[in-house]
Amino acid sequence: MKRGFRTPRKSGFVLITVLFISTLLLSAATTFAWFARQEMRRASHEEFALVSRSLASVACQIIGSWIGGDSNNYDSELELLYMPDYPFLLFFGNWEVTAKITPQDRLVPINGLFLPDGITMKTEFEYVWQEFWKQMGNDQLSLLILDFLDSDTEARPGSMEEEYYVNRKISHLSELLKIKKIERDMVYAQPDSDKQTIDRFFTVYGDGPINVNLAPREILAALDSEIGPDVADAIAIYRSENIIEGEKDLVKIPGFPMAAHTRLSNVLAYKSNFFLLDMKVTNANRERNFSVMLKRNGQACQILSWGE
Ligand SMILES: [Ca+2]
Ligand SMILES: [Ca+2]
Repeated sequence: MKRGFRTPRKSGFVLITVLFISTLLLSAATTFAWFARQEMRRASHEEFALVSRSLASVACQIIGSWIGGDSNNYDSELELLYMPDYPFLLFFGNWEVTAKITPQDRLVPINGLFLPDGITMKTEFEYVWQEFWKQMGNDQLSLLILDFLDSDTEARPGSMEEEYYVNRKISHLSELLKIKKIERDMVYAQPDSDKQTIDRFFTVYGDGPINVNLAPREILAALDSEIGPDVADAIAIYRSENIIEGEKDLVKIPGFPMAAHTRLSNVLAYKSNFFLLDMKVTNANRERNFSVMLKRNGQACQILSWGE
């Protein structure tokens, strides 16, 4: 008879086992639900990224054709297409693309410093190159960079050619960090710092003269010995209300050294070839940002870089 009864210890054990299994099942179910939710989120996130990328690509083609169709002889922030404070809105059903076009060719083209021999610096860039390194206070780095970029492997006087030097044009300023004496804070400007840096003066997006409608004042001031800060200020004041289309407008700028216009015609331009396109794609409180560099090519634009 004794065998027919469960002892309290045995029923306690059974209860603990049941509780343990229930807890196990519950946590398995919770984990599965969490995993399923994560998977759904991931799929939805990927779908959003995919659709926004497609729309950004379509918007890029549309805007590229607008830039290609801008056939006047100047590019200025006074043109409707490039007004910095008035971005474009494109609608695709419930999706929205906000786009801002910023014409480039504002800075000194680091890949355009040399004549076709790849070694001799163009006369028109000699002054600004020296001015920049004077502001940086490091002449030796200037020579190292020239040897890094020029096409031969023969060191300039006072400089050196290392085995790892690229001896070609660069696709990104970060390539300069390969040079051992170049630090990151020499290449890239830090927020809230007015320390002179390479990226404030030079760009890989540009291959010729600098657009006088858009160049920062400090670049204008350093372009030629006859410009300087006062003329750079006068240019900035003039272009805030007028488009500079050619020499006929330069004459109107107080103090502009017209005697030097032949020399300056190699370094100053009125149009841009490169355009930065910043886009934000939004749908139902979600957004994704894109930054695309375009190069004008006939009636359209080609994409040089795509960031998101
Ligand atoms: Ca234009
Ligand atoms: Ca070299």
